[in-house]
Amino acid sequence: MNEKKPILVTSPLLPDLQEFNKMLEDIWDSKWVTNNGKYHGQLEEALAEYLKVPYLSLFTNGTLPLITALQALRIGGEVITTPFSFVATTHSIWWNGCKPVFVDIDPATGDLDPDKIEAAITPRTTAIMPVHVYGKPCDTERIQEIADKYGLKVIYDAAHAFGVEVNGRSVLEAGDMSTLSFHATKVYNTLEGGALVCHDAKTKQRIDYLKNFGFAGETEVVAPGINSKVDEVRAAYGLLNLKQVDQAIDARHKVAVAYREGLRGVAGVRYFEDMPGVRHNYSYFPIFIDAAEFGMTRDELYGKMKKEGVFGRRYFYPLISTFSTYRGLPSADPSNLPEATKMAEQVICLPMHHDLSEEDVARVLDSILK
Ligand code: T4K
Repeated sequence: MNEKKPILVTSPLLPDLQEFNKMLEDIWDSKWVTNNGKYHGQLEEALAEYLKVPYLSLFTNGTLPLITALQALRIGGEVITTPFSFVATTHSIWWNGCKPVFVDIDPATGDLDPDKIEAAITPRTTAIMPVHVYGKPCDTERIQEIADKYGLKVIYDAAHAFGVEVNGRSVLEAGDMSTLSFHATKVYNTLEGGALVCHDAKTKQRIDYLKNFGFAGETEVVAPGINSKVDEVRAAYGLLNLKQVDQAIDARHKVAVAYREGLRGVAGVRYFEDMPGVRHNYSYFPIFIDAAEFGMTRDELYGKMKKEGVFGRRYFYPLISTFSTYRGLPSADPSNLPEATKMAEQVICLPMHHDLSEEDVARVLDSILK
């Protein structure tokens, strides 16, 4: 029976229902359900502490903090970014009336290649929006050097990088701001949710105005803000999930170790190793298929796995730069993006979550190897 159970790419981390019920009763009693409630405040504080950042603002998803970061920093003109991400990254640039400029990635990490950034800078460039794709930290030092040299802002899309640290320091310290997604499919989730991290109290204040329609007090509106306020139910859920996220990351780590053991030495299959000094969160486990060496194309393997009930995902295929909104941009030309194009054609993200059993992992490996 168990043989036929589908194995999905991810599964949400869910809090204990009894504890959640208790908090729901408390919310019901208080009759304060949204707009900066008690649990909202507690979650902001708890997340800031867990993530080792001083200033964090909760959002209702991981897309609105990207849009708001560009607003808060008053970004216009051109923004350099990666095509190898989820569409929300580039959409946030478009929604701000800016022009995305795609730069190729480093095949060793999947992240924006710092060596290729300078050639894409023009007098209209105002910002760089890199992504710590799969939670693998970007070369933040090199990116900052370039940003400083040209006077550019840096906004990291850290949607995948919850809890990721480099030499004991949060990856969210880098750049001017970083955004997180707490979507149900992420390592840490609040059903839907997200956050924007900045480095000073004044900027956090501006972000908090922006996520509340621009209100600064009862009668004053200081900016054309949006509504991205997190309600008490999701904040309570988030507080409970925070208690078990370390355990979930440990479970994911075990899965990653088992996948690597199972795939080591297999011709035509590449995967990432851990980076020295990095606390990874194992948010995804991408493998890259070289069809000639493996004897099967990525899509053939993807189809075969599905037939066997193993539902990986081709994150991030197709490349953002190939979607109709963006494909006319000069930087979207595939000849400008050879590494991203190749990675998008080779990738399959294997099932990766806290709830995979040893049998599940064995089934995933069998679906690739047998
Ligand atoms: N920046 C980056 C780099 C991102 O990756 C994302 C989102 C964002 C920004 C924007 O953040 P948000 O605004 O979304 O917070 C998913 C997620 O919806 C999306 O959050 C995520 N990235 C993206 C990479 O993946 P889909 O369309 O692939 O999800 P879906 O519905 O196909 O679900 C994937 C698998 O998860 C399914 O096989 C089943 C499982 N699943 C899903 C849900 C929703 C469950 O088991 N339970 C569930 O409730 O986009």
